[in-house]
Amino acid sequence: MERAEILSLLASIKEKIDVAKDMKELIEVKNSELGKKSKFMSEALESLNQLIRTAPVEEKKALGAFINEVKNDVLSHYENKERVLREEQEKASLLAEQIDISLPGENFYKGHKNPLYLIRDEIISFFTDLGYDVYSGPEIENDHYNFELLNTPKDHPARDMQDSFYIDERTLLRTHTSPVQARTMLKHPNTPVKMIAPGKTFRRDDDDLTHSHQFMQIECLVVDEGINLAHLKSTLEKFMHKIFGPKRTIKFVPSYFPFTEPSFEVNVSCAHCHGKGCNMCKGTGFIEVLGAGMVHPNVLRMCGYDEHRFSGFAFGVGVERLAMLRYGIDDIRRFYQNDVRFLKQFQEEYRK
Ligand code: FA5
Repeated sequence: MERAEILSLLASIKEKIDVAKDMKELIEVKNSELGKKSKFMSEALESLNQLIRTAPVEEKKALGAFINEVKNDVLSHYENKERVLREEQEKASLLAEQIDISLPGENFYKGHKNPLYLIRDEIISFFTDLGYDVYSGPEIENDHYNFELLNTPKDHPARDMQDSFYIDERTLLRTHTSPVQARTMLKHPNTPVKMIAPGKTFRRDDDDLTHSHQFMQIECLVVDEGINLAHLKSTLEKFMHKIFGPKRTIKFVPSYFPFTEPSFEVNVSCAHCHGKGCNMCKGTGFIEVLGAGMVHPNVLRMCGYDEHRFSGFAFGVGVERLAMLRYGIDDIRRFYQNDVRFLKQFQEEYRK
């Protein structure tokens, strides 16, 4: 191919590049005009390459320069056009995808605490505001702390009230948070104590509307000189009114625990039937939420206290039962099922 012919071919390819409207057309030009089998590659460049092979040495350099010039010319022309087209494409897509930053954002579902933990934290704040310390104890507990130091020796019939998961003869999943009382007193013998201990507890109870084999309790213990039943009663009344407001009926009913004397339980009017009697409260109109009493002198003595100088009160509250009565929840199992339809109802409560 003559040089003039090559230059005219080059000009026609550049023209085709110039008229390409978009990347698709440009790539078509590239494939047809600059591909391996194109006239430019297979004829024009090939004839120049053949020429260079046979040309005298003094002409080789000029020929080489010409080949490079032709190649670079078409290549840079193509690249320029490609850049222009890409910029145009980008501008067009930016315009098409314009974001209206004045539109309100989309709300996404934010997780929140399980109602059980909402009420647990509320109880903790109530007591810490009154100057109580917060303690914890092991969930896998020794028989000694779970029963013996609480005046419940081996074979005591009261052990049957807390049917238990034993790991071996002396180790069990704690049946209540009361062992934290013993652990705390033993750590600070003959010292005033004012503490609460929240945590998980376990019993071999059959699951039903108000019973679960695993549930949460909060223990409370106050020991000092001159602590009496009036202190316990007023603390419980304030606590119950904080959780339920002044309208719910609260009953103090005599009861029995080996580690307190006297002992009683606190019942709260059923959230479901408001005291009339229903399935949930087993027809009684009330649900038991906690056990309480004056710390038994045997417990004080076994835990390193002079029982003639010190006295104390204690109680253990079931957190699920409180939450059920507070929010009108009909089945204790709902707390553990992780059903978002149930949990979502406490979103507002969490934000308060
Ligand atoms: C006790 O566990 C005593 N340790 C409480 C106590 C502490 C008394 C300090 C005196 C001094 P009781 O077994 O009654 O007592 O349980 C206390 C509360 O735990 C009950 O009132 C109830 O609210 C809750 N509870 C008990 N068993 C279950 C269960 N299976 N499922 C859900 N809640 C339960």
